[in-house]
Amino acid sequence: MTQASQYTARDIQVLEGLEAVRRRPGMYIGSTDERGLHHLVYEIVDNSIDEAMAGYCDRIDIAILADGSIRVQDNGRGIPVDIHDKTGQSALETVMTILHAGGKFGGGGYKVSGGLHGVGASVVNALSSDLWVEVRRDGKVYRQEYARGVPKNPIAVVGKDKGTGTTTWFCPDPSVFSDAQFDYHTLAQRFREMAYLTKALWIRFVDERTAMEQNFYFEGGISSFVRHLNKGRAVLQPLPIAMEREVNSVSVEVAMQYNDGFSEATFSFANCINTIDGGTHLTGFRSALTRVLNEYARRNKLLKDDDANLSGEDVREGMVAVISVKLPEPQFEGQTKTRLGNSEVKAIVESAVGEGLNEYLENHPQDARRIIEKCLTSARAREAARKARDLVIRKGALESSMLPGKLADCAERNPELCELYLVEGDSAGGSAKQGRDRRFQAILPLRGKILNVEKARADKMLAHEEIRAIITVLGTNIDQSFDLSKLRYNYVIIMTDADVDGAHIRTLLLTFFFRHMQELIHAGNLYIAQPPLYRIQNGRNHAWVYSEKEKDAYLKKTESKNITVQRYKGLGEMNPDQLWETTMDPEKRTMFQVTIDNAMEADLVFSRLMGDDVAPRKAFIQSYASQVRNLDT
Ligand code: 0RA
Repeated sequence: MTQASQYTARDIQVLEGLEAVRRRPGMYIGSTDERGLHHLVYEIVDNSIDEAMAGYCDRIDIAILADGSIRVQDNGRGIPVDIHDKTGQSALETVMTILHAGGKFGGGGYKVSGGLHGVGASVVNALSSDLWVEVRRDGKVYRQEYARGVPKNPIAVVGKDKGTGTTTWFCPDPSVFSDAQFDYHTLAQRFREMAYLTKALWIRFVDERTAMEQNFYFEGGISSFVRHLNKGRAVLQPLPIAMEREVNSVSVEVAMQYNDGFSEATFSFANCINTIDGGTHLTGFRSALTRVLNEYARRNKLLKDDDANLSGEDVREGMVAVISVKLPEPQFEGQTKTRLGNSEVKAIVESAVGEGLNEYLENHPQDARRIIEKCLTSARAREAARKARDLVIRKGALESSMLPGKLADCAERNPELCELYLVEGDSAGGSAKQGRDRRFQAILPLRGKILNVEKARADKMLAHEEIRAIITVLGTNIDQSFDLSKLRYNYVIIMTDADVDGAHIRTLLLTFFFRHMQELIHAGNLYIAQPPLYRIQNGRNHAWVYSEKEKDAYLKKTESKNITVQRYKGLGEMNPDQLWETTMDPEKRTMFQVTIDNAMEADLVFSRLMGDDVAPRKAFIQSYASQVRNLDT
């Protein structure tokens, strides 16, 4: 083949590849909404993380520039730029223009980029209106520019530089991404996670649009991660228990620490990818944990001969753990590819954790005793809770044949068409009962504060009348017994006052749903009603407004002097007709659907907000107010 025909064949391949990506972007990056957009950044950053995991890079600088474009710079070895004999192209150009070419270079080592996303830089290139790469290598700076993935020029030397590394700049194509606004917090969250998982990597993130900047660097790696997750909680050991092993090219890192709470928070990663559906590494960890703690407890007579073994649930109560494995060829399974499938990993993690944890317990007898005692308390409490629950269930108290008297049910029997309003307070409940459309809207008034389930086990929770009423009315039961098909209402709507107390009750309800009926949230059945903040009377007309911003806008555009603005604090201040008109009429109302974008962050938010430490809760509410709000939207 001649040089010329090679070029042609290759050019055709490039154009076909780019065209495929541009025609069906969703096939490569999942979607072209906000999620897909952010995916572009991860794709580029993942390549730098790979270079860091390989031990050649310890700094990554990421910037959202003033015009909304992205620049990622690392101090790795630099993408190779030498011309390949066979293709006549540089490695750089190949990586940037050929689909799935990335993996061929720098084989071996652990890779993030081969995992969940793993579509490579060429896909980002194809979906960018403009992109350039600069490589610092061999004392020179090389550069190549592209438009919609097509090179604008051959690779060129544009300067001198003693350092090494790669810089990529890109501008997402506005014809692909209708809303190309990057969200600082979404990206920062991910970079923080990456920095925890790659010890001693420095990640700097700046947003030139707002001058925000964060630097992530964690000497302690995942131990720092666990401390972060336990911040504001009373912990049982001063420092997380940490272990690190490498067997057959599989690296295992685990950090764990108990707190005095009831929920478990274990996060597992494979090659820096959050395996939210767990997998073999998680299974190995769990089985080692249960085995080692039971063996230790027996050996030291903390468990008597005729005591039953501690269960998995007993040993995980109040535990925060992060498991991070890195392996050359991770297999990701499941619909969302977020479960690690490599079978050999289970035994490797099990023996690494077995050894590491045993060693820790032997060397820290005081900590060991405290942990075992905590597990024993959990076991006893769990037994008591089980009995309480059995009793409640036997009495049929959670079955819908025992609907509470204060429920004003709807006439409709088809759950698809039914709505349930959970309403704060009897007076608002009364207005809602009168104002509703009783054909399909049911009202359950809730009296006083809802129990904080973050601080109560099942027995106490099931003894709480309001919680029991909610469970009965929904018909689904809770926890392992939860059954979505039994849900009696398609819309479950939390309706509380627009004040601090209302916000508190709403958070308590969300905590309950998050911890005990999470499937209901995932299924999209949980909503938050939006009552208006003001009623504006303008002569004979009136308007309802739902935010300060809306009020200001209304007043600005209305010149009339005959205006009165009335602030509504409570639902009870509205008469039944007004409540219907503003908040309950499906034709006119606005509601927020509750979603959980990030289970890890949500877990943290709930354990921080609802845990026992009051001071951090206050600080947390102040500094994370916007994220708390995100949970509701
Ligand atoms: C393969 C080989 C070598 C470097 C890289 C890949 C590399 C890729 C990226 C992508 C972003 N940053 C990167 N840094 C490095 C170097 C091989 C060698 O020098 O021997």
